[in-house]
Parts: sequence; C-alpha cells; structure tokens
Amino acid sequence: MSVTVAAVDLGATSGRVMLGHVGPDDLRLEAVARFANTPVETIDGLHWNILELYRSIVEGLRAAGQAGEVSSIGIDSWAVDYALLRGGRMLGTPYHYRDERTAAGVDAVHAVAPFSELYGENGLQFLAFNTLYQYAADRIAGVLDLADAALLIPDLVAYWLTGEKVAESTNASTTGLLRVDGSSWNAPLAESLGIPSRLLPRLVQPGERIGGLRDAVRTATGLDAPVVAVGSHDTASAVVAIPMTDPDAAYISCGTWGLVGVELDAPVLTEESRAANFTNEGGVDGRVRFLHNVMGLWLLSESVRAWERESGEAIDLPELLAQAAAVETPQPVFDANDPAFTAPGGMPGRIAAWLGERGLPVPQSRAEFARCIVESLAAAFAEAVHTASSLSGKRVNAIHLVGGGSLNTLLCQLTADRAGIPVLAGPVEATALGNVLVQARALGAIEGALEDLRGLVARTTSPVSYAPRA
Ligand code: LFR
Repeated sequence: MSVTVAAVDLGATSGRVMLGHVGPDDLRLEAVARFANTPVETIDGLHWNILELYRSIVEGLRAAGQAGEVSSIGIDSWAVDYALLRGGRMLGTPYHYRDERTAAGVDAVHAVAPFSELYGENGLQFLAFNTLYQYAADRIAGVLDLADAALLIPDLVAYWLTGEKVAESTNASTTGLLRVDGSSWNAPLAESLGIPSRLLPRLVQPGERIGGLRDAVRTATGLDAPVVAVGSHDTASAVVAIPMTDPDAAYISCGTWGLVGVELDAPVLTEESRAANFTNEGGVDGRVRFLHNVMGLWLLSESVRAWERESGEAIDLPELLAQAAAVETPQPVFDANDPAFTAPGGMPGRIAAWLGERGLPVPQSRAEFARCIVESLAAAFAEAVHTASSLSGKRVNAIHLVGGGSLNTLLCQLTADRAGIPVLAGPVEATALGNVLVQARALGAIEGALEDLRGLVARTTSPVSYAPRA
C-alpha cells in the first residue's frame, strides 16, 4: 500500500507544502506550493511573518488536496521559536531567534541556573537563543506573565489547523525545559526561572495524531485529514531520512545551519561534551541527536545578500561557487562557530573584521570570500565530526551530508578532504522526506525502525560520493 501525505516545511528563506507518496518501495516528493518566509523587523525587533505564512500554508494545503488524496498532514520548522497565547489568542507576534533581545534572558537564567547545572538537566549546548532564554527575556519585558500557553511554531500551526494545543517532543527538547531523557517537562526548573509551568502544553511523540482539521480549515483547504506529529524540529526530521546503511556514520544536516553529529541511544553529559558545546537533542523514536550547531550556509547567503544590495545586481550562486573552486591563492580560515556571525546584515564586513583583528589576510574578491567561507565551513564540519566521534566513542566511517548544502560540491569535497573521511551527499530534501516517512509509518503504509525508513531512503535516492583527497 502506498499513501499520499502532505508535509509543511518552514525553512529559513521559504516555506513549502510538499506531497509525499510513500510505500514499502516508494518514496517520492512533489512540491505543490512554495512561499517566502521572510522575517520582519519592526520597532521592537525581528519577528516571524506568521499570519502571512499561515495563509500561505492553508492555500498550499488546498493546492495539495487538488493534486492528490491527502491522508495526513505533518508540520516542521526550525527549533526554539514560539508564540505566547492567552485563552487561545496569540499575544503579540512571535520573535525570530536571530533577534538580539535574548542577552538579558541569558544573564537572568544563568544567575539562577548556571550553564554547568543546566547541561545536566537538559543536555543542550549553549545557544543564546534557546527558548528558555527567550522566555526569560519575555519575563523581564513583563509579557510572559500574561500568557497561559506557549506553542513552538509548528505546534502553533497545528493548533490553528486543529484547535489542539500540544508540544511535539523533538522540538520541545530544544526549549531547554524538557528533561534530558525526554520523559517530561522539567516544571521545577521552569518555575525556578520564573517561567510558569502552565505555559508548557501536553507532550506528544512523532507519529501521534494531533487532531482533525477544524471545520473552517476543512472548508478553506478542501481537505479532511488529521494533523500527525512528525519530528517537528526540522533537524529531527532530516536525521530520520539520512540514508545511513552503516551505523558507524556521522551526519551533517546542512542548510542555513550545519548540524554536525551522530545518532545515539543515550545522551552524553560529560564535562568534555559540555566544554565542546555539544547538544543532546531529542530525536524521533527516542534517539538522541548528539550534535553541534555550525553556522552553515547562512554565512554564504548573507554575504550574497550583502553584495546584491551593494551592487543592485543578482548573483548567480552556482557561478560564484565555480569561481570559488577555481581560486588558487590559499584562503584563510575563520571560526565558523563564532557568535559574531549570528545576526543578519553586513556579513562580508564582519568576516573581514574577524580576519583583520587576528592579523590574517582578507579575501580580495567575491570568489575569494566565497572560497574562504566554504573552507571555513568545511574545517568546522570536519572538526565537529571528529569531536562527535571522540566524545561519543562512536566510529565514523562515512559522513552523510544532507539538505541544501549537499548540492554544494565544493563544500562536500572540502569536508571530505579536511575530515579525511568520505562524504556521501544527499538527499537534498532530507527534512521533507523525514516528515513524510514518519506520517506514512503512523498510517501503517510502511513499518519498522528508523533503520528501515533509512533503508527506504537509501533504495530510492542516490547519494553522491566524495573521497578525501590527500
Ligand atoms: C535548523 C535549526 C537548528 C536550530 C536552529 C535554530 O534549521 O532548526 O537545528 O538550532 O535551526 O532553531
């Protein structure tokens, strides 16, 4: 039996609705709608354009229904961001994690629970935008106390579609308020930080039915299908679809971010892994995503955005990367993990400043800049793979690189070279594939453990292999 399901995937630059056709020997995606996901800067900071997105999702679902018989709907997006609600009404417009308001939240949280203590409770790497710091910033601003619920973005969309308020567990694991074993919310920790535990909704696991569509949504979309929880954290969905046929493998889910790590059955909470800022995020089927956030293609896309603004001309990325590959002058490597590169705007200038401050040569042309960025990403990826392996004790014979970055041949080759480990690139659509696979399994169209789902991905896609060069 093959089923058709709809995946709503909200990524850093665009949102999509895709149809997934899935059966024991079938795994195909069909894009039915694509729309911009552009944050909006207002007087009080950087926000999600959430209403526009929701309208586009509803229209996209309508298009999905016209293209095929949809049996269920799954939603994923990036982690950590949320809306506050009271009596079901959204209070204000959700913030984008790249907004800088969280600094005060970090200080307030660490004054009560220092990072060393938090790591034992939630197993998360320190990222200043983790939800608990954002909540703390909202508490300081006096808005948190007004709320009676907080919903992560995919859960907010599910709520608007179904009327059910839940917290999907993989994404909940990125809030910092879920116990590291994923079993429950850490209400005492939340309360000790002044975050009312009433805000934290009922947890659901990937594969659980969230609810049927509200009448108004059924009318607007023409669909009558349930919303099913998937790995609603996009990275969790991507990891589901990594075609690891050899368990001794690392992965890099590379889009805006490069999420570099291994899959484990139990978290690593050692002092070494805390010092290396490795995270233990919740995966589908209770697996642990032991990984580190490297800045990712953001460095490149923000640079391109800056150059396009400056020149008023569109830049052809494949052409720029071809020029970067042809650069012969050795380019310097900067620390692609430096938080100095998190916020939007002026990226080439920030990279040049970073290099200049350390007495390193500054790239002279756009091609040299692009090469410097890709070399720096590859260096950070290679280092994170080796660190993941040594911290977890897991052997790594291959690196699976999935997501948009898998199309970047220069990045794939340089990662293999710098790691000294073969890179297997693709599928590019890992997140959407993971989303539809979990739905199809919940519907009974396919069965088995994650290894079986990955076997299906391996049989239906063809990763490109990059051998390390001397
Ligand atoms: C990737 C991702 C990362 C998360 C970052 C911010 O899209 O979800 O896993 O750390 O975005 O939410």
